[in-house]
Amino acid sequence: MRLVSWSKLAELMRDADVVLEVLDARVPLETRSIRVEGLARRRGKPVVIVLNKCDLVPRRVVEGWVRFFEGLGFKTVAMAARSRRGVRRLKEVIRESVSKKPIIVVAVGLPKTGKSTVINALKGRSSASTSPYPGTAGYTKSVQLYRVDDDIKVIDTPGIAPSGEDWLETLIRGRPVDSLYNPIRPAVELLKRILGHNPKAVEDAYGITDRDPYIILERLALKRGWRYKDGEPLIEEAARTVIRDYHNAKLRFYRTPPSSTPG
Ligand SMILES: Nc1nc2c(ncn2[C@@H]2O[C@H](COP(=O)(O)OP(=O)(O)OP(=O)(O)O)[C@@H](O)[C@H]2O)c(=O)[nH]1
Ligand SMILES: [Mg+2]
Repeated sequence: MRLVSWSKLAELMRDADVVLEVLDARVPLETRSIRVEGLARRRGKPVVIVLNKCDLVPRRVVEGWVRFFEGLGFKTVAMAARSRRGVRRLKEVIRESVSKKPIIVVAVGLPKTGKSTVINALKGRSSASTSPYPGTAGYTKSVQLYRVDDDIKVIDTPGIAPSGEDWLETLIRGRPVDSLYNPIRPAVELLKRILGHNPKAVEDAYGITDRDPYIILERLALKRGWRYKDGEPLIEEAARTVIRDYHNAKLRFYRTPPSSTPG
């Protein structure tokens, strides 16, 4: 799976006027890259945070994340790029960020945060190719410039290598699901995180009421008829399904901002 190198990213940031850091609004801290922000700061380029996939997170939580990132000094825009929500605001913020024309914007972010979908939303039609899972047909393999408006051009980039801020996101975004050497470990951790936040998520997705991640994987394998030759449940396949269903949001999960109080 091709990712963008840090040297390429540094070069793109030198030539761009604005950096769009695209985050998955379900897990903003896990998909944030302090290293990208540092590169942009050293080059004197404004960073606009795009909290994408807001349709998967309650409005109150999104507002909390916007306040969180604005509190850190970033212009922040909530978006649901797939349904083209947030486009007008994002263009406004881009135009406010620099006075020169045309504005060259570079979209960066971990794999599958929705960079290409954001560009398509800005453009108003599907030009950049997209894909649901890391490394599957349609994911971004090379750098490409798109004209979004007369005065705005956006560079799409492949995902950046997750740099280990969160081992689970690093693992499941950094490689195609099919090529994970041991999908069980990340799937078990994912199930723990998901159930810790939303006890109904697994039941809603699969109709399984158990809480133990290993038992969930076994039940899911049996339900789908995935077995080894000796009849034992093929839990590796269930584990890959859990990881895909996290990517495609069939399993409902999101984080709340650190400072937010319940209610
Ligand atoms: N629910 C929801 N899904 C979205 C949204 N934006 C993008 N997606 C989905 O997220 C997946 C990844 O989108 P892409 O645009 O391919 O993401 P990317 O960051 O360009 O991915 P790479 O090029 O592989 O790094 C696709 O299945 C999109 O349809 C959104 O606002 N809401
Ligand atoms: Mg892409």
